[in-house]
Amino acid sequence: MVALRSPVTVPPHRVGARRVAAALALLGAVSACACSAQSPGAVNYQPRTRELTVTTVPMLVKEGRTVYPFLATDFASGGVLEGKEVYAFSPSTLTVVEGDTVHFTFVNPEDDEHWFFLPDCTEEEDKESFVLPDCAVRLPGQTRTHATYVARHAGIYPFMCTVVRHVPMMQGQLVVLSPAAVAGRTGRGE
Ligand SMILES: [Cu+2]
Repeated sequence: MVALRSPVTVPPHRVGARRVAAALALLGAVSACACSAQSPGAVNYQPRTRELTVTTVPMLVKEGRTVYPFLATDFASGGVLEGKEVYAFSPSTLTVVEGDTVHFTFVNPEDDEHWFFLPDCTEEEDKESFVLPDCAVRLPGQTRTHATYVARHAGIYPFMCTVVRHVPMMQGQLVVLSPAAVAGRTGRGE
């Protein structure tokens, strides 16, 4: 596991191509095996493709001031939300199994832009197997954005939006279970 980056120090425009390569320290390799170093239970798990839809949801944002009058104070100078707005990824915890291919559909229904950023994507390896254009995905307003990952290593991987106004509230975690942990029971009654 590589060290986490501070989201505040990683503005979206600097999330460049070098990290494309990087990403697959944790996610990557479409190729076969990820299986070689796994526990005995792994042999019973057949990696699969999972379709996940994640929506960016406004929670306590400036547009909400007419509904929640207290927000005027919160957003004002010295208020608890000065310089911030609260958005959420829904769902914010995503669970897959090592070896799975994950097809993300990100739905951003509002007009503000967001990013889906995995800070652990920092290793310069597996360039050839990287299946995303970058480990930070831009989510323009009122669009659907698709991205594909292959979950390469079990672990818990935080993700976040890098828009400074949305840090640190807009975040979540991608949980990649080891095949042994699920013992073949992964949502289809198996
Ligand atoms: Cu955001």
